[in-house]
Amino acid sequence: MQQQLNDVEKASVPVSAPAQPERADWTIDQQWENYTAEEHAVWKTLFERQTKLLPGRACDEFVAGMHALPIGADQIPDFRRLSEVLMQHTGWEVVAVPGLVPDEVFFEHLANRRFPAGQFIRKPNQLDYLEEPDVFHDVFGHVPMLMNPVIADYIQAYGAGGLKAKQLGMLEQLARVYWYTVEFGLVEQPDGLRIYGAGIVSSYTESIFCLDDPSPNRLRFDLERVMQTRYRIDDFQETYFVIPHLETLLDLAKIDFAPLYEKVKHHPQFEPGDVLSTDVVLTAGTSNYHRAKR
Ligand code: HBI
Ligand code: FE
Repeated sequence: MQQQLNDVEKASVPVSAPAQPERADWTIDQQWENYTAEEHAVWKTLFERQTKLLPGRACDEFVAGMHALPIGADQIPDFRRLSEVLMQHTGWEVVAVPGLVPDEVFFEHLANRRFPAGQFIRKPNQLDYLEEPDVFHDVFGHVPMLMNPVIADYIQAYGAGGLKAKQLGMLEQLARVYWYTVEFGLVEQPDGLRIYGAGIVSSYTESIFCLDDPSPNRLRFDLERVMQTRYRIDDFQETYFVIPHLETLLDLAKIDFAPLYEKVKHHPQFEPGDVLSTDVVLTAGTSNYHRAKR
């Protein structure tokens, strides 16, 4: 029940998307007018729950992005209106997709500054768990960060890098970098650790766990280390990687990953909960949460 969309972002074959998309880029019309009152109400429940929780937890850039966008409690946002504002700030737009799309399609959109967002919203009985990224995860979690120029460039670079990584057979290594930054990243601010990862910020339970629970490790982000580290797709993360500033991601976006792939290919793979003697440890976790489940 914990957090959303883990399986989702990992699965290489979409779970419930149609076998034959109507359009080659898998986009569909959002058909905003067709959302029901019940669907808007699910959005409202999720929105209000997260909005109460996030002051002091989400990073300042997330909060600023949220405020500048036409995203509110009462309705599922209209992608056309989101895109107008995003386009002016960072040149991104939001396009609707039925759910997970194939890797290449996903990367092609990102490389062209189009963010594919799930058109559907989870059912009232799935508030804390779902298998594919829905409009709440994608719009509430990702879109505010896309108002930030650093994240905007970083995610575009991920799209371009994804196409290359796939050709080199190193998609898993690149996906780990996305996972531990865009989805589950923490950032240091002068007043302490904050969330910038969309997988956390759109999850009620993990927004608390990642910052307040003594169980997970919180380690300084290191690119090669992260490329070698598996992640959990069905539960809270055992380790969060912390960047010192969002600008760290800008440097990452400029690195040519190809030589790194060659290097880490021959290196050991680490488990999600491993702590190495070479890690810079911000918090050594107790691991109690995951141990109790084993
Ligand atoms: N499709 N809609 C959508 N959203 C994702 O986050 C996504 C996807 N397809 C593939 C994918 N993610 C990942 O497998 C890649 O980032 C590796
Ligand atoms: Fe996501």
